[in-house]
Amino acid sequence: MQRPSVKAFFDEATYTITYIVSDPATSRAAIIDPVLDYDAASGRTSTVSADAVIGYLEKNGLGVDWILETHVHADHLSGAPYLQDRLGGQTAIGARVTAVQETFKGVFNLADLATDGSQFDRLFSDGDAFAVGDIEGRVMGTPGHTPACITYVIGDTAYVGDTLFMQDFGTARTDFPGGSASQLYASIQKILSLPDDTRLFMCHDYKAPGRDVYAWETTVATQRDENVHINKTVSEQEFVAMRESRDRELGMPRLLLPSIQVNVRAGQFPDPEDNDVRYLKIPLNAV
Ligand SMILES: N[C@@H](CCC(=O)N[C@@H](CS)C(=O)NCC(=O)O)C(=O)O
Ligand SMILES: [Fe+2]
Repeated sequence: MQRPSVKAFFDEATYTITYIVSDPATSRAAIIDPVLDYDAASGRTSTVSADAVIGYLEKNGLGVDWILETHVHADHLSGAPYLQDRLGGQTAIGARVTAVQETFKGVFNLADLATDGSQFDRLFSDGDAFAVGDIEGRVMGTPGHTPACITYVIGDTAYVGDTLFMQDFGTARTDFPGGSASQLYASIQKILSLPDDTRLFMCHDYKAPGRDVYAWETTVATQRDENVHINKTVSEQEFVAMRESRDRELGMPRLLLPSIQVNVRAGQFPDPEDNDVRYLKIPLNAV
């Protein structure tokens, strides 16, 4: 099995992990789930997190083939456009992003939003193949958290997005539009059918009761044996009941409203108004 190098960047403001996955033989890389820093109080963005990714690529002489999103994130703005401007590479996301665009075009009344996924260079469906240098990549459709969620399997590694979290925390919420606890259950079974020693990389970590350091790497075998939500003693019915009741208790992600309206445009901001300023919208009493 081909073994890519994996470098993780943890963003403590949104608990997001961005990865650089690279092929040591060719020095080609993919960036997965890059973050654009955003201060909600001031409406200011900054590129500290994205610049750290660029610094690592430069220091290690890595060229970028892909800038990959596991899903339309609801908790941080994507750094993909900034990184693509500076580094090249193709942006990609799951093909069912079109369903997410349809939903939020309505919520935010975005008359100019194309809902065909054309903001991304490549739309991936379940089973699609790609490559990072000479290392083979494969896409698994893993809906549940959102309808468009995908997992990227690259060599002996998999980037599972918001499906599984670390085994001591559990699984992702399923209460966003088009989310489904039973679909998430099926998607997680797909991930757990990968070889036992597959290295699994999480999209977020919120620590867990009794753990005071952040963590994001685990394996299929560990998840299958130890995940507190979905180990082999939990039936699908039990999982769905647990997930749905837990989802009812969760508050909205802090950056949900800014994140969604930027990320459905592949991370591009809305066009400037006639004073040259770009604005985001806050729908009142609608979400
Ligand atoms: N406190 C975080 C929560 C973000 C959140 O809801 N994360 C989603 C993934 S986008 C999730 O599945 N969380 C699971 C949980 O909080 O139990 C924030 O405000 O950003
Ligand atoms: Fe998410």
